[in-house]
Amino acid sequence: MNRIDNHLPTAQLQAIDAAHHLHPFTDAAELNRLGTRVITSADGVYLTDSDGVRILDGMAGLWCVNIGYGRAELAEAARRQMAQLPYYNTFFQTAHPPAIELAARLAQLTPGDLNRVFFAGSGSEANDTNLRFVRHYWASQGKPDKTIVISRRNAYHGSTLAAVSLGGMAAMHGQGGLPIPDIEHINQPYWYREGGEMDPAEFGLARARELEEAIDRLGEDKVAAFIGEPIQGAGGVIIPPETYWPEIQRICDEREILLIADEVICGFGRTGAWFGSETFAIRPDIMTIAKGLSSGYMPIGASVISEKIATQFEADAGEFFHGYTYSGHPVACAVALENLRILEEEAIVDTVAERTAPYLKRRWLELGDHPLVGEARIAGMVGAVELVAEKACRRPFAADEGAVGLICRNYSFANGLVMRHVGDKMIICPPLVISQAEIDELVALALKTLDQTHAHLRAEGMMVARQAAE
Ligand code: PXG
Repeated sequence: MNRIDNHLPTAQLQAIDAAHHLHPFTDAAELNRLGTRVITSADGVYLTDSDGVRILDGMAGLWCVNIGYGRAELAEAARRQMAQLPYYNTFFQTAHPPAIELAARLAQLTPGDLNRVFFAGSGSEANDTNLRFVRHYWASQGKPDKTIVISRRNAYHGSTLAAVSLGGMAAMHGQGGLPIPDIEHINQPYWYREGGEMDPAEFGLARARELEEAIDRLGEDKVAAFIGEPIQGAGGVIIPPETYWPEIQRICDEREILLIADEVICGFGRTGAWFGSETFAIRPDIMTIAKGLSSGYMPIGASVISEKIATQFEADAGEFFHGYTYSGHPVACAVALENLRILEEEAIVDTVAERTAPYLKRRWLELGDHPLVGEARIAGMVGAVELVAEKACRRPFAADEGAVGLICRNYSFANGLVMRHVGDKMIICPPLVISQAEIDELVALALKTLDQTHAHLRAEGMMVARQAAE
């Protein structure tokens, strides 16, 4: 393969980046002071930066590189499709083989009667589609007042105006006058921080029943849908108690509302099944997918809609005035198809379920013994540790939320491991193809990072829990 190794020296790249490149989710002034880290290549589970430093990518890029980096087959699929038909739209009575084939493949792979696919360029766009779709669906059924979508606090559904409104990130809503109207948020099933004296099972039921209460309060005739991630990813790998999803499903079955499972992170093997909905026995009417659909090699997302809902929609809705230039982009579809072929033919999801996830679980849960860790949790190939000052109590640090997490993240990077922090939670979501030896390396680096963070906090007098009243 031809490599591009003649890039500018790191300091020059950083200066140009600071001058011209605005980064997502970034304090630009701070980044420009620190200088960006420039990633120049990657292979398997390892990244290489512009100084030639190798880093184990414990986050699969941004929760997406499920099959790992460097798969030449995907490059070849893109090259072939670009040469043959680089672009055509799917709007005006036209389609092309990659979009047709991928829609059929997704209908096969997704559970139940999720058989109809509306393509988008990303997860955010797919969730925008979902909001417009469910509202227009109910209008087409003679119920134009069913417009409200219920979501959860600390959910992440994307960054476009509708998607960020569906999400429940307070900091995001604080900028730009959000959420948009008719989105309601109930509490999340986050037992570790919000469970109080309840046991997890009891707490899971209580949080699920908030959906029922919200429907009663708002009126069933006003509520269009509920949306949730099987496991909240960006919120800090919140794995709901076992009682949560069955109760949500019961409520959605009993009430006339649609259930949207946002599988952008959980889809395509992450939880040890093809979809998080299978792991948690959720039967969604609509599924949002992106990320692992192409393992991040090309931007693509989609809404997958049940046969039942799509059929009713088609009968009554007329033209749906909605679509993206890149809905069903042929190169993205061709790459996604090749990614799905590899996931299936190399039995990657089965290997995760049978071998990799159980091994990662055993090793990751060992971190729970560390003096800085209040809880280690993991489901499939996505996990977190809660950093705390006092293991016995589930209270946060006295320091600002996230200060400790950031210190830990910095040690992790310096040790050659990408581990994210969400507040004071450290999270991992490695490529599904990570080997046992690489898992050992990941856990060893995480342990070293926790030791360094612990020493740092003790030296700085930061091993202090917040007082209960604060
Ligand atoms: N739904 C979920 C569950 C996601 O995790 C999106 C939708 C939006 O997808 P796009 O492709 O529009 O980004 C996501 C994306 C983070 C982080 O900080 C997570 C995401 C995106 C950016 C940052 O963990 N997830």
